[in-house]
Amino acid sequence: MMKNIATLQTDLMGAIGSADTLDALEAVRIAALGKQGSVSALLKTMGSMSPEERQTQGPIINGLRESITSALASKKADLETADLNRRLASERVDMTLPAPETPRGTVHPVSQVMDELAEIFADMGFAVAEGPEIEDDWHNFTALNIPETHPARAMHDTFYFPDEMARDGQKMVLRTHTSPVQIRTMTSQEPPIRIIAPGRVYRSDSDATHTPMFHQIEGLVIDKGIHLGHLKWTLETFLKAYFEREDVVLRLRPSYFPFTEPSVEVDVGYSVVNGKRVIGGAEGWMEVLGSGMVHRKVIEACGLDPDVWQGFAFGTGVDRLAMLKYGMDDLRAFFDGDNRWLQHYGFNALDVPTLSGGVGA
Ligand code: 2U9
Repeated sequence: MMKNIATLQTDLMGAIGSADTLDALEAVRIAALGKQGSVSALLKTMGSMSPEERQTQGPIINGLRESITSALASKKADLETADLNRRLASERVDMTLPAPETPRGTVHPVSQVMDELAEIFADMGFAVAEGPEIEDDWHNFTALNIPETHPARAMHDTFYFPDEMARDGQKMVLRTHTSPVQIRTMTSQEPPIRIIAPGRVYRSDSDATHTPMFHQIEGLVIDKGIHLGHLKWTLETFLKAYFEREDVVLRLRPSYFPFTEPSVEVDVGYSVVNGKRVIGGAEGWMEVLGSGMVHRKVIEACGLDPDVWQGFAFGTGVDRLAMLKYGMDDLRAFFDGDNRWLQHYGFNALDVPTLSGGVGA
């Protein structure tokens, strides 16, 4: 028995030493420590040994298992290092080579759609506004008429920062919408205001149609004598330009948001062409925007007199707008960074959206 174990140890150490690929090493591991392995078979014999025999054989067999396990691990590390060094030596990029004739990079659909939206709204007199992605509780919720106990706070699946990160007694959050950008604009600029706020927002939600980070665009108009008619015209003009069709039909449904009163959800009509839904016509309806007249309390929270200043606001998902126009069906692929997806859905860096050339050029 002793002789057998010593021979087995020598044989296995030899096999480990001469394994020159990770696959070969794995085969040795299975032959020794796998279910049917030689070392495993020895370990199994311990069950039927007498207590005295086990006392002498046990440490020898366990010692064998330990030495084989550690020899396998160190050989595996050696082979992996050698493999990495081989790849580092062979996978070089010669930066002095001339660039490929056609650029290989593409513009991500989210960037393309953001550019299209900025172009369309600039033509209607809207400026682009930006703000921090790490916000305080007041700008993200309270100023928008979402008090502490409001169910909308729970509905937003907010990512909160730890209490130690509080600033001026305010809990910090990853913004759950781009609305705090409009609050910052209203508290720092005199009306009239016409802005769009595109950007990243964060919610703790993840499935086929939700990612923890996604992109929103919101719009805000503050002026004197603003009413729902201005809102409807603006959205209709925007949607016709974005989908590049004149037959875009809107349907406004009453809804509820804490920051707008009245609130309306906006559906656009679609038709079915070759089994696929395309925007235009009115065979069915798809929800694309939320909107409404800015709530008096929100105007007041920003230090303005709601009897003098009125406004409308709207919001929608940029990723969803991209999917509707360019026909992608899985939101998660947007953020995988897979070059094959980008080669298929990305845009030529030299085709910049313009109103004269078509925004989706
Ligand atoms: C201020 C006042 C009002 C922005 C608005 C919506 C309606 C809305 C969602 C659509 C889908 C976001 O991407 S989504 O989940 N948004 O429905 N957003 S009104 O209202 C504001 C914003 C700022 C100062």
